[in-house]
Amino acid sequence: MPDSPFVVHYADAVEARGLLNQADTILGVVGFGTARPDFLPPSCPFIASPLAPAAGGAMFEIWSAAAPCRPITVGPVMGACTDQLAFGAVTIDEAGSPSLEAAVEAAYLGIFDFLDATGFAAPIRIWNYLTEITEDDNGLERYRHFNVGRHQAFTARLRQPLPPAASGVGGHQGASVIYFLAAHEPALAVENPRQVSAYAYPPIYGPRSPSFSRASVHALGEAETLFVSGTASIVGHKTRHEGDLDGQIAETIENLRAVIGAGERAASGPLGDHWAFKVYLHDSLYRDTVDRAIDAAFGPGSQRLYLRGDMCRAELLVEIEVFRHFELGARRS
Ligand code: 3EB
Repeated sequence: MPDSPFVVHYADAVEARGLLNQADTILGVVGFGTARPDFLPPSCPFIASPLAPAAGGAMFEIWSAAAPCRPITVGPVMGACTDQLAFGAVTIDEAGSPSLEAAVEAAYLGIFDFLDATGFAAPIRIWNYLTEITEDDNGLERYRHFNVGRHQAFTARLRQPLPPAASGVGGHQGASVIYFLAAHEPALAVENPRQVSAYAYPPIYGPRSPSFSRASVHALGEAETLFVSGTASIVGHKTRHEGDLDGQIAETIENLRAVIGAGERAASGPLGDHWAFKVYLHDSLYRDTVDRAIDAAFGPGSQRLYLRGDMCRAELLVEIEVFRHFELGARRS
């Protein structure tokens, strides 16, 4: 079995403390329902997400590498890198910007400055967590303003033909944030045969399309990892099963199967056998229903992080992303 050069853990505070005994190999930590915890070493990159766990106390998303990580801050972007990978995180500074679009564009330009300074040309996975995502701002939804700012920055600075895999979800605590993983080479972009590519959505969804690929396969040495973007009950470009939770869950799982199948066909070797699901729920009460559906479709025994999130279309009740990796590789120095 190949070793992955990086892995994710979804951990509660007790587990997170344990994992932080290996602090020198942590790329970055994302907090859900928590500010920066005292037990985190000051050099360790951390960002507080505006999304909270669907139930229970604080949760942490911890990205670890097989090699020691060097912390590095470039402008507003705090991150860390190994020779092969970088993690970075930035807060979208709305208070200091004339508009949300300008704030998003500036945040992304900061990310590209970080990538240039660290020598990592290629973002391979991006998470966009916006506050009040479906609220109106001067006649246009905030998510749609966000898409304009992202599109402008990508047009100016993204040095690959297709955008990376991503998630775009809303929350209500603190500021909007973006965090990302990057590498030297772009991941292989994968689309979903059941869905119109998001970057080709028609203009009814806003002046600029969302810039993300449905999934991506990232190969480093023998190990191939699969990132599946946030996936919902959308077929073609239209929402299906409005007001019907079971219908949306079933359609979302069909979409996951289709895009995972496309990823498997695009990969040149086996994809990671450790599955990590991140699930965004319009209502925390959906948790058990979704959990059972994931068990039935993909088997038990995967990591799962359930968050309370607002989808970028108000009628979407659930959105699911996946990351597949192998065991963490032997430590190399
Ligand atoms: C969709 O399929 C649902 O704007 O980065 C999913 C993943 C969604 C990423 C993004 C949005 C984004 O259009 C929404």
